[in-house]
Amino acid sequence: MSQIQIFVVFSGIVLTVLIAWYFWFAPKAQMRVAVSASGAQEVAVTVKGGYTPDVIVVQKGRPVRLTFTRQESSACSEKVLFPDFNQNALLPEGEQVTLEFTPEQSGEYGFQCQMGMLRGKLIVE
Ligand SMILES: [Cu+2]
Repeated sequence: MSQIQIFVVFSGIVLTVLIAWYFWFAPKAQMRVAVSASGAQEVAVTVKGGYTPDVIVVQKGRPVRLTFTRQESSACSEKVLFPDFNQNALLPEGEQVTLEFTPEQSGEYGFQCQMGMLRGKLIVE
């Protein structure tokens, strides 16, 4: 192989690895929630083509107060579900909807829209 061929093959491999890393391992927008004066962990989540932030880190044993604001009319995101906490809520467009519960055990708990197309994660430490 000539040097140029080696270079092209090598660049291709590097590029493939980078793309794979980006899709599977790149860190997502993670948010560590501070405990407010009331003792609750308050987070504002924007719903627009997904959840922002979509990875929320909280502490166990303290109430978590999630306020969702849906900024789109797509039917997909009209409901948010936390199956592990038996919580769900309808999210009318433009309105703030608050869900409150207290995670008692650490772990990773998913939340999602009705059909599971939009997903987020609640990490309890
Ligand atoms: Cu959906």
